[in-house]
Amino acid sequence: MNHTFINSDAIRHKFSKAMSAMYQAEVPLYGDLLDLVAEVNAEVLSLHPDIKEQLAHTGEIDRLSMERHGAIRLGTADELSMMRRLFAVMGMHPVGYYDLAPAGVPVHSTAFRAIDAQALNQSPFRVFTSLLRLDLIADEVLKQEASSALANRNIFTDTVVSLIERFEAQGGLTAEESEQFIKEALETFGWHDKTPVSKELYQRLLEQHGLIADVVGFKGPHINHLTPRTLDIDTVQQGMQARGIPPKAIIEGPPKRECPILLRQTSFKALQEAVRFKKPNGEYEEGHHTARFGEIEQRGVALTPKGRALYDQLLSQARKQLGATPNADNASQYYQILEKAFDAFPDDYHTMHNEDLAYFYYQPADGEADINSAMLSLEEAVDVQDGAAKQAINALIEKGAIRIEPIVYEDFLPVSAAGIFQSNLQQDKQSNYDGNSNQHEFEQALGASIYDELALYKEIQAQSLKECINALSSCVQKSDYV
Ligand code: OOG
Ligand code: NI
Repeated sequence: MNHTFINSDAIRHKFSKAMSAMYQAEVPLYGDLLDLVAEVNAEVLSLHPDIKEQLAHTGEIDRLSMERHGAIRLGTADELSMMRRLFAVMGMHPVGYYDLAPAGVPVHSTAFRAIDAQALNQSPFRVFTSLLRLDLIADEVLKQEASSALANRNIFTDTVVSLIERFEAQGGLTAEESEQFIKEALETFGWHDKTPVSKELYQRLLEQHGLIADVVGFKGPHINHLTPRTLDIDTVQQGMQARGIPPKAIIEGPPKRECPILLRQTSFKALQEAVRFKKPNGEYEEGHHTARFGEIEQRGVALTPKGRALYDQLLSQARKQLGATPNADNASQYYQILEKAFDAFPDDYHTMHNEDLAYFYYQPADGEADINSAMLSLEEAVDVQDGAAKQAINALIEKGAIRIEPIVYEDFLPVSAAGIFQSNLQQDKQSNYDGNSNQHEFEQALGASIYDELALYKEIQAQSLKECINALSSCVQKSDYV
């Protein structure tokens, strides 16, 4: 290992800052949204010392202001696999598979992000990355035109590709190389107002699906939104209206709760932007395109498979009861139904922990604890499995020797993602594709397998228990000598 290499976490952090600066310059409304979120977060932290303390315990307090995700849409398997290699330079790996075809969006997706808790706290930057599914287009002629337009584009600069290769060969990048990498990688995500396709082809692509036009019609996968993390999404949603940032009608995800779960999201509508379409004679003609928007999100505790099944069940129950896609006209009715449905989801961390609904960090509590008797149950916890171990852990929690803190959800939700996609497409066609979900095909295009997000949370929880038990036993051993 060469000590002159720059750590991938540091490259990711710098890249994420550079991306945010670029997007603020390109979409000024995003800058306004950042100001609003910073104000609301500061207010929440000053009014709720308990939330501040919790975020300090989980290590999230320092990352809050740098917390954001972005999204891109790719056209081909080659683009996706090079994108995987590009993100790997920044310690970002594909986590989770999302099939959006059943919701009428012809893509499947993953999220590139850091995977261990420490790296996530250093820079939680992630990118929701979708691959267009041309196989879902029935019109053979259009499909052919789309494929050849995609085959003609190269979304990466030659320099970034050679830096990626150098990273892979050397196992890292030097300071100078990593600066160059950030600059060159950023090029891929920038906006191009001159399109490589004719207005006529663009129109036909648009009629097929807004997303197809957005991918096939452009030189590269412009970042289509960046999303800061807020501690109070309801207040930001109200504040958006007041500041002339038009929000979408519905906050996606679970309802407002005491103990937030998973992820709640809302966005402001995509802007209509001027673009120039290439004419056969090489000149350009005026037109416009709608793609780029801003989004905010509030993150809560990651759920276990059992908790996630309950979430999915309650959400779909609420949507069925509403009998329509949630929209501006039925918003308050939808929230009422949703809140009622989620009465069935316990809203305190200890119950969620006892019922195995969510993942938690185990930490030695700061308070006075009866360490010696706690130690007796601790020995049990180390020796026994499952049920009994859980009992011992719970005894330690009750005695005040161990505290639990929520492990934050780092991923996305397919129903919410579909809602975000739909709200930004020009046409309101609510369709669905019945092509099968195919994680295997996605992984083949990616050139790697996807991490299972649930396994990652489980591992973080298990690791924290191990460290907690070690810390407590060393405490007990020390106290033996006093
Ligand atoms: C991605 C939409 C999904 C999210 O946060 O769920 C998304 C896109 O529009 O490309 O960003
Ligand atoms: Ni998003």
